Amino acid sequence: MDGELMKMSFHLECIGCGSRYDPDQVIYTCRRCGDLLSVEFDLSDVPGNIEDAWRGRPLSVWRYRELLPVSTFERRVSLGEGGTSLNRCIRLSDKIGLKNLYVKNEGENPTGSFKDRGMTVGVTKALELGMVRVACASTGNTSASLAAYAARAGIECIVLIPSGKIAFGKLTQAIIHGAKVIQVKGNFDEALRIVRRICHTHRIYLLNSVNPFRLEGQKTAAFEIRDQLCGKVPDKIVIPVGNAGNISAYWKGFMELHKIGLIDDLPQMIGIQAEGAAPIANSLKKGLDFIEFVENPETVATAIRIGSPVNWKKAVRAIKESRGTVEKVSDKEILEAQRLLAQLEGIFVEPASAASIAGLIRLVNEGLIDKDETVVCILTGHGLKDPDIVVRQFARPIEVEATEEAVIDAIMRKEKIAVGVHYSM
Ligand code: AN7
Repeated sequence: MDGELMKMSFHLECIGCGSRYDPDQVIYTCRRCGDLLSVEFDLSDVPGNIEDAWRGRPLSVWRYRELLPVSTFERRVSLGEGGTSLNRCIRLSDKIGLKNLYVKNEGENPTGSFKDRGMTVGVTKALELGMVRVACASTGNTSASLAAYAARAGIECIVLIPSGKIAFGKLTQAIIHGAKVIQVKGNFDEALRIVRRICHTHRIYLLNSVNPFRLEGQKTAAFEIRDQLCGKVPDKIVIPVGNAGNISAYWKGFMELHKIGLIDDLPQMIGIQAEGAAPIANSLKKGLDFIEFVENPETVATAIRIGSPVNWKKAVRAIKESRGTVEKVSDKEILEAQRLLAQLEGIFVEPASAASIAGLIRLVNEGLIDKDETVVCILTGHGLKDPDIVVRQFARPIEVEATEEAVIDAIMRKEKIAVGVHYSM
């Protein structure tokens, strides 16, 4: 069975009016009502022994190829994405007061973020559709990932980024992979609006998370968690939310496993936003059933500095259907969580990822997560993407003469070189 694709039928379906579309056309939203589209498989086709096929392959996005909407597996555009580790956190658990805390370290992906799961599928799809130019707007990670996968595929890549507002490592990635990088004098939401229009009027394939094929790749992280927990499902998934695609993708993944009978329970989905960019958290807390967008989002976690999350409807569904919740955290809480994770567990993540830990701490303190529950926090991107934020907060290493005495003297001055002396902002 390996390498051989079991043909599973799928189509595109509008999440609002239910209109169906052929998946072999370039379309991002419903032509009838304008709502988001979702890839839907006929899950009654799934063979009973699907797990045997999965078990024979390495933990990765393409392990689950039967549930990925491409027909050219052999010609997939891949860099070895997925298969990221799920780490049990003993020291952090003790600090927070939880018993079963795990983190899924998506920073281990080829370009250092979870976006690679989506791009391997999205760029493979672009080739299937005969598209030779791809584009996205990005707070950084999407552009880094798309640039790499477009290079791998040998196609042209255009990225729009908010001027001066993306982490240096991410900008560097887009440049070295040869993307046409366009800085827009505006925020992410404005850049996304522009690129959506351009992809509509030109033959350029849009690979933001409004593209439903990308989310199909991202849902495989849910499959991996189930496999890494030996068939069990955590009580709660805690995940940072920006454009709200990833939380929607995880929920879709768990729902599919449930529908095909591979899990009995479903996790509760908990989204975490940064205080200055929290349209979903603010609106749900007010009891609204629509989202009030944030005009000028601001946060130290530039990856999730998003005021008009395009996938908000899918995310609100995920949160409500799973009886989950959404919380917001301050920049100070985010940076403190980043430091804790680095110093208690040896895992260095970028600020947006630390939002999930900050949110977890808040929810535990508020009594909304019980200490006996099994919790998986999603760490979406690697810390090396954004070193500036760390350098700005911590003391610079001390400098001494090149003598043994001077070094010994420095070691003795413990208070000055104590690892992790934290200078709050
Ligand atoms: C590290 O790169 O939107 O809620 O343009 O880079 O699915 O948007 C990044 C998002 C969380 C939020 N953590 O995910 C982009 C972009 C990190 C991220 C998110 C992003 P979504």
